[in-house]
Amino acid sequence: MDLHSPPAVQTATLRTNGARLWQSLMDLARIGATPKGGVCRLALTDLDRQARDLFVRWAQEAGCSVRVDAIGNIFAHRAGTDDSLPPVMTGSHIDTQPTGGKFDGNYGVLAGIEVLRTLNAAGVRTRAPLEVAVWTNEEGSRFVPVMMGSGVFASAFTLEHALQQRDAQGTSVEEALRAIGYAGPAGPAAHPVGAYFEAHIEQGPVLEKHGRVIGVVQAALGQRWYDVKIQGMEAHAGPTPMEMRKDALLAASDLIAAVNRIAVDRMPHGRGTVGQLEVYPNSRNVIPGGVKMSVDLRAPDDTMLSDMDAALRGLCQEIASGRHVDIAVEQVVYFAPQPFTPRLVDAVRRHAQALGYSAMDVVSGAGHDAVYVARLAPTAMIFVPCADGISHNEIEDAEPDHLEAGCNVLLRSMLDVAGVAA
Ligand code: HGY
Ligand code: MN
Ligand code: MN
Repeated sequence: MDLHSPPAVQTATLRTNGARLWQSLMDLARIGATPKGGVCRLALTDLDRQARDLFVRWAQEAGCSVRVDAIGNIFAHRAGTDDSLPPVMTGSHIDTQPTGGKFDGNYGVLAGIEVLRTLNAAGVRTRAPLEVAVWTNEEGSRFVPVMMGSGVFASAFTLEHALQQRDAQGTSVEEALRAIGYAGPAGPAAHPVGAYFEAHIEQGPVLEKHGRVIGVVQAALGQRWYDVKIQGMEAHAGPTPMEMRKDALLAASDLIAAVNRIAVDRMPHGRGTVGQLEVYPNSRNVIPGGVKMSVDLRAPDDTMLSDMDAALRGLCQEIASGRHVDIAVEQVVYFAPQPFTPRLVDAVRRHAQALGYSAMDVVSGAGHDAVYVARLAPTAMIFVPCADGISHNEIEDAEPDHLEAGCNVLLRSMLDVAGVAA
């Protein structure tokens, strides 16, 4: 490295090590590996603990100090020459969906570690400190709300609200955090952040369809999640005439079709999904008396998301009266569409071009921790393609070169803001 040129020039040729990044991804993916090549590592399980412990070890080996906050977020801190400056942060999550993949979230965390390893190997110090964050329960699969750790960090909801949430077996977040030893000391949720960059696979088909390597993420869709309870009446499947039934599952089938219609009527960006369905008593010759189901609505602008909410509630009333059941709708997640910070988004685009990577502007259909961190600090995201746009599926896959490209854009973007010490 030419020590006579200004620091920024010295690092202009710095590149991350894609093979080392790939190996770390494969090593982490062994924790919770599934037979189909995916990862099932639900939030705050012992597998999550094992993955957290591995991250902490890698962070310490990279010379970081490590802090855990009261909701279990982990912050690996690489000191800057002026450690009083707010850190330039990156990170993502290492909890997965039940049928998750090796890259969703894990890539963003390990790309952050790779940035630190690259700077260490080159002997480069930054003026501002750098941090790599592991956010608790981004997926919202075992515990709701989604993006729980970053949501507490950004005061989107309180620590108390998060800690008291329970999974389907009745275990609370607080109990699960303690069980895995990641309940950090109580204290202020957030700490100052100079800027936040999150690298993530796109989890959709756009980059691959257009043959681009880097997604310059403009914004993320807003989301509303609901728990819906449908109360009919259990009765005998034989003697009960069709016109006398209060069939909760029949009502649910109307609602599933209605959720789809609400989104289809708002294509191309409107989204509506029913992912969870529980039937009571779930016996083949009993007319279902109860159904619990989830509803996930998403839209690129808040007015559309509000319209979808109103449409859902109106259709629930219609279905309830038509099917002679009661339908209770509880909203459990809401965040508005989140634009990212133009000057950081431009930096991502500029570095992608300077590094010779094809790039295009995209909107994220998925929620990410960056959505909440953007409430506190300038924030941008860097997307790379995933195979056939598939994610939240054990076959999720990505190209090592693409992952390395995203990591190089992350390195350059973080150095821009953190500054290279002379
Ligand atoms: O649901 C989402 O958008 C993210 O995967 N948590
Ligand atoms: Mn994710
Ligand atoms: Mn996900």
